[in-house]
Amino acid sequence: MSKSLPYSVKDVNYDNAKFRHRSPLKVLSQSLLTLNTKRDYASCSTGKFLILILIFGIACLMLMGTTKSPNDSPLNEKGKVTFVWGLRLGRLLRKPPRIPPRLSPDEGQLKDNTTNGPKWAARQQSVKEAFDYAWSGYRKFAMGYDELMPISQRGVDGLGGLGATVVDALDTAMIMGHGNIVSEAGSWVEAHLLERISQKGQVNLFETTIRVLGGLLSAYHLSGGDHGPKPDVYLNVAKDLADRLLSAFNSSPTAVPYSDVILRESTAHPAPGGMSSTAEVASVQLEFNYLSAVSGDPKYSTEAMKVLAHIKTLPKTEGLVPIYISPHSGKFVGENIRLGSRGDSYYEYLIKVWLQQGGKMNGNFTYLHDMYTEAMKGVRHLLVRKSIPKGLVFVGELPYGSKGEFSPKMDHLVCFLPGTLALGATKGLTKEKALAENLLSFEDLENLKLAEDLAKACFEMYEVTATGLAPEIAYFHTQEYSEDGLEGGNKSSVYAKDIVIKQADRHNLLRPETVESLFVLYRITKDTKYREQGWQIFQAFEKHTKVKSGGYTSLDDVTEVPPHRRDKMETFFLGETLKYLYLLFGDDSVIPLDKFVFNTEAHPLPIRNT
Ligand code: DMJ
Repeated sequence: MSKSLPYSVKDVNYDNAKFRHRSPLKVLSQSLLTLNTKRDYASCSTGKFLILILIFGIACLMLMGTTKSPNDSPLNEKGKVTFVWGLRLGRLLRKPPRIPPRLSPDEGQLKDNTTNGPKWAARQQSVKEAFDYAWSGYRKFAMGYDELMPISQRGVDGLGGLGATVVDALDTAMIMGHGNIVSEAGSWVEAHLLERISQKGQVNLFETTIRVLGGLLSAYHLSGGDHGPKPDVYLNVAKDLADRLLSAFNSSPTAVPYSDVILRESTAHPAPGGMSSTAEVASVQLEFNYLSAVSGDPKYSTEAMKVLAHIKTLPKTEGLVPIYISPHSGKFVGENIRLGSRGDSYYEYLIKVWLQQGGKMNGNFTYLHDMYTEAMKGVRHLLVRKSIPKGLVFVGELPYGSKGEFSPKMDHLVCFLPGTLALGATKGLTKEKALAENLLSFEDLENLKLAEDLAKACFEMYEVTATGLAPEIAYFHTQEYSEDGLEGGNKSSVYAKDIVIKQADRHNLLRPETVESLFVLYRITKDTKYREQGWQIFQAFEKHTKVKSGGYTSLDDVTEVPPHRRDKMETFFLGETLKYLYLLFGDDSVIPLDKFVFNTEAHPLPIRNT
C-alpha cells in the first residue's frame, strides 16, 4: 500500500492554498499590496489610516467565513462581464487553513466491508496496478514526450511537446495515493514544464487547456505538497501557460477564439480552413474560471466566458448547434449537428460550468442551464432513435441539419452523454436522495431515463465485439438503414444484429467515455451493474491492450482476436480511463459529484462554494 497523500476524501470545500498557513498580518499585507497601497502604509494620513482600518475590518470578516457575493460572476444574465468567485477581493476570500484527513481512498475502502467490500477493493487495486504499469512503460521509454509508442518503445510529441502524459497522469496518481508517481511527475513539471512552454511552437488551445492546464489546476487543488513540488509550482506554471493561451482570444476579432497558439510567441492563428470547432471553443471555461478563482486575476474567466455568452445569442436548432464556428464572423458554419467529435463537450460544459458556478444558488448563470435544457430536449426530439431488431436506444447525427437525412452513426465519443445527463438531472446527488427531496423535474427524469438507456447502448458497443472493446464509431440498424456482414465478432451477443461496425471505424484508442458514464451512473443510481460492466471493460483492456515491454496500446481492429495493435498510448488512458475505473470501484466520498466537476479530460475542479 502506498503512503497516503494529503488529499482529503471528505473535506472538499477547500482550495489547497487554504492549508498553507498565513497569518492575519500576512493576509492584510498581501491585500494591501494587491490594492497597491502598501507603499503608503508607514506614512499615511489620518484619512488613509481610517481606510486601512476599514480594509482590515473587511479582511477579518472575510477570514471569519463571510460568504461570497453571488454577483461576483464573470457574466451576468445581461452578458455584462463581471468576475467569478468573489475575485475582486482575491485571496482574502479564502477560509483559514485546515488540515485535511490523510486517509488514502484505497486504505479506507479495504477497511470498509459494508458499502464496497473486499471484491471491489481488490478490483480497484487492479486498476491502480494497471496505472502503475502504464506509467512505468511511459517513464521507461518516453519520459517527457507527450505520448508513449509502446510497441516501438519510444516517445512521440503529438500534442506540441509539453509532456502531456506527465500532466494528464498527475492527479490520477494523487487520487490513487501513488506517492512515487506524484513525485516523479511533479518533479518533471517543476524542472521542465515552464521552459518547454517558453520554447515550444504550435499547440491546440482546447487540447492544451483540457489536458495540461486542467491537469495542473487539478494537481494544484489536490496536492498538499508532501510528494513532488509545492502546490504553487503547479499554479505558477498554469498561469504562465494560460497567459500564452489567452492570445487565442485576444487575437480573434470576435468572442470566438482561434484554435492554435504559438506558445513561445504568445501569438495565435485560426486552424487551416479558418474554422474553430464548437466543442473546442466552448470547453475551456471550467479551467479558465478556476484559474481566475485561485489566481485572483479575472482575465482568464472573462475571456473564456465571453464565448458562452456569445453562443447564447446565436440561432440554434432546438438548442442543437453545428460543429463548426467561425472566429472571423462569430457565426456557426455549416449544418452538421452531432454529439460526437467537435460537438460533444459543448453540451457537457453548458451544465458543468453552471454547476461549477453554484448551480441554482447563483442566478447569473441560469442562461447556461436554459441552453442545456433546451439542447437535451432537442437531443431527445431530433437525435434519439431505437435500433432493430432489439431496440437499443442510441443518439444519431444530422449531417445536413434538421431538414436533412438522419444518420444512425454514433461515435464512441457520444458515450460521455449518459454521465452528463445523469449529472445534470440530480446535480451529483444520488437518485434516491434527489427523489426523496423532490428535486427532480419532469425534464430531469426524462434525462435520467435517457442516460440509463444510452449507457446500455454504449456498453453493448463493447459487448458485441470479439475483443470486448468498443470501436471508435458504430452505426445502428434502423428501418431506414441496414448493412449486412459488418458485425462485431461476438456471435453470442443479443445485439449482434443491431450494431454495424464499418471497416474504417474498428479501432479503439483506449477512450474513456463509456467508463466515465458508468462511473457517474453508478454514483447516482447505486446500481452495481454499472460496476460489473466497468470491470468487464477493464478486463478486456488488460487482455488485449497491455504491451509486454510496458504500457498499453490502441488497437486497429476490435472485431478480431488477436487484434492488430496500433502503436500509441493516448494520454487520456492515464488521465481519464483508469481514473474513472478506479473511482467506479471505490468509495463515493472520493471526489464527490456534488462538490467537484470533472473537466472533459477528467481533471476534477471544485464547485464554487456559494
Ligand atoms: C479527451 O481528450 C476528452 O475527453 C475530449 O473531450 C474528447 N476526447 C478525449 C477522450 O476520448
